Amino acid sequence: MSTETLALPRTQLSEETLLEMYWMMLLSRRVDERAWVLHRQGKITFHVSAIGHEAAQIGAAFAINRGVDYVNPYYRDLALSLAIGTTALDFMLGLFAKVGDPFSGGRQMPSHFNSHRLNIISGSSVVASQVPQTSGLAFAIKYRQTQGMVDPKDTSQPRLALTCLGEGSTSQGDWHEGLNWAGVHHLPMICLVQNNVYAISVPIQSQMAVKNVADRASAYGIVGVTVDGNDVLAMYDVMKEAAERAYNGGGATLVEAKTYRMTPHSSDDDDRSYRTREEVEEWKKKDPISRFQSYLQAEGILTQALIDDYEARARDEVDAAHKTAEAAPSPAPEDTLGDVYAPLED
Ligand SMILES: Cc1ncc(C[n+]2csc(CCOP(=O)(O)OP(=O)(O)O)c2C)c(N)n1
Ligand SMILES: [Mg+2]
Repeated sequence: MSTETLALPRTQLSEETLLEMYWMMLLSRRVDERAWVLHRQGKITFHVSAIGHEAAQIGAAFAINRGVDYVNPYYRDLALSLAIGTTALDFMLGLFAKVGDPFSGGRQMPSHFNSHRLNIISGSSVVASQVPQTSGLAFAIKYRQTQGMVDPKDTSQPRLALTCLGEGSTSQGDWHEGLNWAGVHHLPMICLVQNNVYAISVPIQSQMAVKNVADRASAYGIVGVTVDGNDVLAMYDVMKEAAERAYNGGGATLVEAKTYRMTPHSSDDDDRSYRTREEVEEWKKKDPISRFQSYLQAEGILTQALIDDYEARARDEVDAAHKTAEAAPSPAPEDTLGDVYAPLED
């Protein structure tokens, strides 16, 4: 159990919301762990993990208008995607590449989260390509508002665009182009960089000459904030402030969540070749879920009985998703040539 304390939230959150955040973090972790098991059993071919990133993603998800604001995620955003409204079964169908996979009909690699219904944008595997796309979405939001096409206070409409990427991906030109555009046009956008120290095997010091990714924000004329990405409440606060800035015409924010992936980059690399076990063990002491659990217990919000109950619920949900996805049929070979989302109109 972690002894690290969490920042007290500046924004008052109800007990119900705090427990929902805890539940989403736990569900993501348990789904993720099952994916590793399935990979080691040879039942799936690939997994890219969010273990360690849950606080960064859940703090972010709860600070925006989930399912309405645009979100352009990256492959590590399992917790974010679940919190916005995709399901464990959606994810598992993608892992097994089975009929019913809502993200790509079994065609894409797993973890390319998207949902038209939830305004989650379908991403490419090319890192940072989502950043200029998100500036474009934010530009469209602002354009519609300034043209009087939508009311800027209408919460049934997207009022900001959020994108996520890793710190290594900020070396891509797309990142610069996207943030520059967001700064010039004062756009309702949040760029959340989940800085987990490595880009596969490349450590951050080989990637940039500045200490913090967020230090670069001033070069784009936007606000930059660095936050403890393993503290879900600190994350929530920073993201809430960024969201309010976007909603109220204050422009874009670059949020850098300092975190760590506790697993290798993906199921296909061996992290022993580029980082020490001691380093990994040090970071495990900052496990975002145990930290939040300790906080909630100390506040009297979470009891052992409730923890057990959540664990049982998570296990049931993961078991059911796993079983259904594994039993689902594979797409017919001839379907490869069909369209992904809908048939073309004649
Ligand atoms: C343009 C491009 N170059 C290289 C890759 C291969 N690649 C996939 S993930 C990745 C590492 C990205 O690291 P980071 O941005 O820090 O994100 P993390 O995986 O650590 O969360 C690389 C190099 C890619 N997908 N796209
Ligand atoms: Mg990284």
